[in-house]
Amino acid sequence: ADQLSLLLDSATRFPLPNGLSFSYGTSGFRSDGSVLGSTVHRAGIVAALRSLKTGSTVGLVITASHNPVCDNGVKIADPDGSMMDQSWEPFANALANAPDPNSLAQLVLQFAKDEEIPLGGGQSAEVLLARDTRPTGETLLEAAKQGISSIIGTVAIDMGILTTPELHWMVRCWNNGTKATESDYFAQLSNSFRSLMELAPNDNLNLDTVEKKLIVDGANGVGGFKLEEIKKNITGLEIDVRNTGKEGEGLLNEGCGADFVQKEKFAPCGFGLSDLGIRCASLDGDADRLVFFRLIPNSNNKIELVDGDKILSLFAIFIQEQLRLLEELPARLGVVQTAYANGAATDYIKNLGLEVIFTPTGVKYLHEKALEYDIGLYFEANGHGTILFSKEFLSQLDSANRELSSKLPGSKKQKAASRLVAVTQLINQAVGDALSGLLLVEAILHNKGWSFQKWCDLYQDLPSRQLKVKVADRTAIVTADAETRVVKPAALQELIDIETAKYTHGRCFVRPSGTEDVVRIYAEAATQDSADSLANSVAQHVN
Ligand code: NG1
Ligand code: ZN
Repeated sequence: ADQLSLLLDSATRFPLPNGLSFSYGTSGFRSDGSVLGSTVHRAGIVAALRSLKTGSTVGLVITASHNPVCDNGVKIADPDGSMMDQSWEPFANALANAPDPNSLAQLVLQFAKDEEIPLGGGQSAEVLLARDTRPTGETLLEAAKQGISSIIGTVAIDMGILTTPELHWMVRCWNNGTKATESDYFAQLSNSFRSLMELAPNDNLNLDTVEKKLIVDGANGVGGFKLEEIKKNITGLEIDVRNTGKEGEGLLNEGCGADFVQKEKFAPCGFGLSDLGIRCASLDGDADRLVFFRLIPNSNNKIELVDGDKILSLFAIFIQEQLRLLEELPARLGVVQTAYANGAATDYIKNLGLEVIFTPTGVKYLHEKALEYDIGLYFEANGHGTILFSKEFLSQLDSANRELSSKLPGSKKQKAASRLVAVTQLINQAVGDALSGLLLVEAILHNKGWSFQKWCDLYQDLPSRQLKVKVADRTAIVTADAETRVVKPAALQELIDIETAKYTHGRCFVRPSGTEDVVRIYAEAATQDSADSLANSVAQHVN
């Protein structure tokens, strides 16, 4: 069949549901899983075109991350493993909302013409597919496959049930020349973890403060059972995985997971009194977010939270230390945060002498900014983040490491170089990855001989409060300066300023969510009561 009739045929099988519209937000398309057939089919077409355009492998993941089990979603990964370039989002949106097969086909043909994408089979294209554990995932995967194969010359390769970061990592590997699979991912994580653990200064090895046990909340999603596989190949750390999604353990993201733990500051289900004193971690449903916590005694399951900001701080300290030990390896370090970063965290990182930059919410913005540095560290407070190393830095580090290993084996410098090499292999440079981040945190605590308490005590979070308000039209609010100021409606910012000025260490901002139909309010102040009251009073003005 020719390209046009193939598209028409395929599109006829996935009609747009009546009265719905879809938008490619900060994390792709999201909605109730039952209405996403046409959207995922069309995202398959976008992915196929993206692969043709770039001449590289791209990825497509079916997941709704930390959202409820009935939701689902789809996002596309670019050849380097990052989120699809924003310049393609308008086309993705137009295609998702095309009313009928004819207009859909016309959009595709016109876009291909404008972008000079070779249609008709002269060139081949490849899309790697994965999904999380949601029940609607299987049908949606089939829709994606049909969308992909409606573009002549493209193949869909189903990599199975994976965490989002696993798929992004694989796409990156495939374009770097290795057709990596999940077992390669597991091997890379466990090998680099082992190397980093073995590089700990000897006098750290028997310290009591190095607590060996970690309990992990898998959010009843895909991350828990992947971690159970990884833990078979690592030593020096005892991992107990809960909320793995097995029969009887509960529903995906319900009362558990990184989003719940970070927002509610409450232990996830399956955790209780018997876990007092033990270091715990929580993943989200597709394992791209990570937070740590510990239960507070006599508090009805309240927790002490170690969020993305504190993970970021730990990573920054460790990398800065190794660079200092290495002496002559100049590297420009940049730390990227959003307005949701706790003010105490930002102060702490600035006090380390590091450059801190702010971007709007959404990992694609942070990732893009972090790419501008030799070493770019980024984290959202909610636990999504990673470390990026520039090609030039990686090759300099590699030569330094080789030279030191032959000339000064066992020296402080050589060990610092090897530690950095292990970090570059352990951290997922495609996207924030809870599993790789978790192992890096553990290896760093071990190297530093730090207890969980010592990590908590780096700085004290300022009390904060997040609220969300449903409004008629959230796009009526327009922000500037990395979302810290409202520019429209103009009067709103004045009101926020007046309220904020009433509080010591007061900080407050308001922004429309990119993933939900709400406006979010964030407030920070010297006490919890004042943070609460600041957030509440600003919420009144938003309504
Ligand atoms: P929105 O809904 O735009 O606030 C949320 C998170 C983001 C990011 C995206 C993608 C908060 C306040 N916002 O975005 O940080 O993770 O979801 O999942 O946590
Ligand atoms: Zn997620």
